[in-house]
Amino acid sequence: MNRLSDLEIADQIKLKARKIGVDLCGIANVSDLKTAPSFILAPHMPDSGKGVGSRQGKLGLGPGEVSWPETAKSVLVLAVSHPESAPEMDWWYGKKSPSGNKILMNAAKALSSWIPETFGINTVHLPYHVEHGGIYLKDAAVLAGIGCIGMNNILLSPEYGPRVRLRALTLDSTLPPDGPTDFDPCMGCKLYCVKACPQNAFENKVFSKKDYYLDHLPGRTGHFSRPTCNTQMQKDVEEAEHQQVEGFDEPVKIVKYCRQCELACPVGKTE
Ligand code: B12
Ligand code: SF4
Ligand code: SF4
Repeated sequence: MNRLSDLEIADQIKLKARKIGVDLCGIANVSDLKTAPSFILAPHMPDSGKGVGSRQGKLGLGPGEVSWPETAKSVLVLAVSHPESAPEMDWWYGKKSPSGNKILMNAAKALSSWIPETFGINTVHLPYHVEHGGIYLKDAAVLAGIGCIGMNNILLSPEYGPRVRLRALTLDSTLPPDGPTDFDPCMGCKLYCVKACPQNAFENKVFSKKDYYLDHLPGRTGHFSRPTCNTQMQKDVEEAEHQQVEGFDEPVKIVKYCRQCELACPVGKTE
């Protein structure tokens, strides 16, 4: 049998991912990612590692630092759509992970055994949290050709807008990357996302190019305050109600995190 080319292997992997429930996927190069904006900025952010979104990890990493699997060459990025019509895909039931995330985790798990068995390429299914060995998923998705970073500071895909969730696995083989692309729907948009934020997290310029020597800042222009957004996340946890749900013996706390900056964006809306 003829040996498959890297392009053929990449195509077969992406086809398989779609067959098992992934809506969008692409491949990024690890060496490109190591110098992508989030990977550069995260260790230098004010109070990096001390709060918002960071946890105590066992890997002994510095604030914002990423631990790459040593032999990783490419990253396979997976995205699952979270449409406005299925809000429960995003909800936390007590400590139970949202159902959308389960789809991603199951697909990543299946691929991380199918890829080595089929092509002899080793994989690592990356955890969600950077502190536990994960990576910055939005940059990975941009370099994997899935979309661009919007003015709402999250990944926008042409197909589903920002209403997607991400997961990734590394591959010990250099496969052709799918991105970045020149997709950019924010130019000329009326900034519905920015206006919808209940905390005005996009109001002030928090980061500047000259302070960070970086062209690509949070919210694109540096107008995104992570602690301000996190205030809303904490409010969502405090205000979450207990409900009796199928599969639970007792009423369970359902946390519905804010997603106004996603839901207000017209890109990819079909409903
Ligand atoms: C910590 C965290 C949070 C924190 C801090 C958010 C933040 N942006 O810093 C809190 C709790 C506040 C939060 C809130 C939310 N989060 Co959050 N969060 C994360 C987590 C774990 C890490 C993010 C991080 O620390 N990034 C590093 C910092 C330095 O980057 P940044 O400030 O976001 O800005 C960078 C980008 O904008 C990028 N960038 C800008 N322009 C360009 C251009 C190019 C070419 C490139 C490559 C990059 C790039 O560079 C910036 C650095 O300058 C990721 C999962 C992961 N492992 O990646 C999810 C993640 C980013 N969150 C997600 C979501 C959905 C949310 C919320 C909507 C809440 C919710 N309902 O789930 C809000 C949205 C907030 C917002 N508008 O950004 C999704 C985003 C999906 C998507 N479509 O992109 C992710 C990927 C998790 C997932 N389940 O898929 N989050
Ligand atoms: S609403 Fe969507 S398209 Fe418009 S600026 Fe915001 S992220 Fe960009
Ligand atoms: S998730 Fe909510 S609070 Fe955070 S930036 Fe988006 S709209 Fe604002």
